[in-house]
Formats: sequence, structure tokens, C-alpha cells
Amino acid sequence: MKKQIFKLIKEELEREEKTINLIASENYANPDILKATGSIFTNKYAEGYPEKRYYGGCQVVDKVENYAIEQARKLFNATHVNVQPHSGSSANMAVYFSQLKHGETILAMSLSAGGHLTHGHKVNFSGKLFNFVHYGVDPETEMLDYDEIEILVNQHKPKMLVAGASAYSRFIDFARLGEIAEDNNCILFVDMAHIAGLVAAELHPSPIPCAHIVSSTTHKTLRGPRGGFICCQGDFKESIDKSVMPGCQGGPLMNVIAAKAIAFEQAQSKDFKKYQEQVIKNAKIMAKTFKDLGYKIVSNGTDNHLFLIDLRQKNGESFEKITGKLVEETLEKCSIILNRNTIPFDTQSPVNPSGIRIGTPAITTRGFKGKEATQIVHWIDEAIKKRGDEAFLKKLKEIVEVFCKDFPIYPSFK
Ligand code: DSN
Repeated sequence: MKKQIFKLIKEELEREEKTINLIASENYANPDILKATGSIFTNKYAEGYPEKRYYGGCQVVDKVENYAIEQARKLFNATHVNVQPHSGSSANMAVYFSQLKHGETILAMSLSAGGHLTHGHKVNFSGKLFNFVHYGVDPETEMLDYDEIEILVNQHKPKMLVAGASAYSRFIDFARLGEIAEDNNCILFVDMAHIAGLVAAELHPSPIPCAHIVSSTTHKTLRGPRGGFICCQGDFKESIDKSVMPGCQGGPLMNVIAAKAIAFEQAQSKDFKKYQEQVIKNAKIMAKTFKDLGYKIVSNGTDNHLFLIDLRQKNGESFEKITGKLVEETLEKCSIILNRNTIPFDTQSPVNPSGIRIGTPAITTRGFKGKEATQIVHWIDEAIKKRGDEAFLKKLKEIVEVFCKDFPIYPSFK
């Protein structure tokens, strides 16, 4: 048994080293974070909060959790932080349960326009337990229409307004959303999971001063361990903490909290800011190169770490029957990994949507800059054009794998 899993860890290391990862929500956690995640803190039960636990022997983990909170507060300039959510979804669950009763109304961005499953999709707990109304993007600009959001808030009188996305490439105007929420006496909740690293590096406007509550994950642009956290204003502190534990979770994952502390600390460094600047540069370079090759970029560009390609047309003309699934599968044959994605107003199903999502956090951690980012776009274009040519795709796979060797992710792991 033991041998099997260690063999698979090695296999996954090889896969990660050999492939180009363009999944916008993934990144490579550094060895310190992996070490803390795999540490003996995994042994400890610590239900409760520092100095108020339901178990003995919590002296050391109290210091860990207090340190993680302190680092997160400093990083985001937040009044209160809860570092216990096991994931972004459980953080969001705790937020809803802390402020709303079953069936109350929430306004959020729809998943099909770029939102997130936990922002009220009908198959998710959120959509089943609360009355979600959704906003999308403007059909012309494919950007958020704040006037429309204001109209919907007026019309539906939601108790909570949710902002944040998993496939939206433009800055979000949290200040404007804060005004809308204030004028309408509703709670503004921002899920900043995708952009947390950019916010930490002050390269995206921060939701912290504008929103009552902000949730996030730690493993996307923030480049920490897989997990979640919640920041809130002082009035919400007690209800959020109670909702996380005992409301939604029992024992916190102290090993992951230790690793979150390291991530929050690392995100305060100059190197992290430089890294995030390059993440955005790479995304802009890739989007422009695709555009120059005739592809249609949703919203015509990007301000952040990702962008979407609308595969229905190239050079303004109908682009045969190219779908996100076909492109995802074709590229995987060439060791280029990304995900299919719906695009705004998609008429295709999410299983076989009309778009792909491209993100630069992982390739930038690996050291790819403009030259490499541009090269990848040309490879993707060639692979799409020669998608039926298995010999070409095989040859490209070999080229990509050799290319990756010059950019090791974990040089000390063998
Ligand atoms: N599913 C994640 C993403 O890929 O964006 C967000 O949770």
C-alpha cells in the first residue's frame, strides 16, 4: 500500500515537471509549504480557537494559529481573520450561514458568466439553501455592468451581495459595489480566491476596505497550501468564528494552518510582488499574442492572471466546430494542460463549452517570462490547427517536455 502511493507521488512529480500548466486556479507550493503541510501538526486536535480549545495540549498549535492570523491580518490589512476553513467552499458556506437564514435572497455572479459554483449554482448547497438571483456581464463589453447590478439590488433587495469570480479577467470595482451595498443596506461579501495573490501584492484593488466579509483560498495566486480563510470587519467577527466552528467544521487542520502562515509571510516579500507583476505581464502577453493570431479574447483582454478564449470564431469568422473540450484534449496530448470553460452567453453545455481558460500563476512560478509565454501561444495555435495530425501532436509533446526540463519546479526533489 505504502509503496503504491509513494510511486504515485513520484509519477505526479514527473507529470508536473513535464507539462505546461495553464490552469488559472493552480500553482506550485514551495518546499517549505509542502514541509509544513506534511508536518506533525497533522496529529493534533484543536477544536475551538487559540486559548479557547476543547482539547488539552494546544500550547504549540495556539502559537501557530495566532501567528497565521497575525500574518494574514498584516498582509491584507484586515481587522479580523479566521484561518480555519478547510477550503474556499467551506469558507463560503460559513459566510452564508453566519448571516442568512434558509431561503433568504443573495445576488451573485452566475457561474456561466464567470462566477463560482458556491455562488448559488442550483446543484450546489448554496443554490439549494438560499434564493440566489444572478447577474452576468454586459453582452457587448463582456465586463461587469455595475449599473445593472445596482438595478438588480434595488429590484430584489438581497440580504447579501456577492462579488468575485473564477473566470473573469477584469478588475472588479469593489468600491462601487460597496456603495451599492451601503445604499441598499445589504452585506457585501467578496470571494477573492482567484485574485488573492494579486491583492496581496497590491496589483488588484483590495476588497478588504469595501466589503463586510471577504473569503479566499490560499492555493491559487497566493501560492500556499490547499485551504481557505475569511477576513471580516469587527462587527462580523463573532458570527463568522461561530459559523466556521462549531457551525461548519470541527477540528482545524493545524498542519495546513502552519503552511498558510508561511504563505502569508512569503506574500509580504518583494520577490512575491515581482512574481505577481510577471503573472500579469505573462497573461497580457499571451492574450495579445492570441489576439494577433486572430483569436477572440473574452472582454478583449485581461487585467489579471487569466483570460478566456471564445473558440467560436477566429479572425472574425466562424471557427468550424472547435469546442473547449476538443482543445483541452488536443493540448493534453502535447503536455499542455488547461481547462475548457463556458464563455458569457454560451449556448453550449459546461461539459463541452465554447471556450478555454488560460492562467499564468503556475508557469510564472516556474520562471516563464514573455519569451516562453509567447512560444506557448504559438504551440497552442499550431496544435489547434493540426489537431487531427497525431504525428505532429506527438512531436510537439516531445518538444514541450524538453522545454520544461530547463525550468524545473522542484529541483531538489528526485
Ligand atoms: N474550481 C476552481 C477554479 O478552477 O477556478 C475554483 O474553485
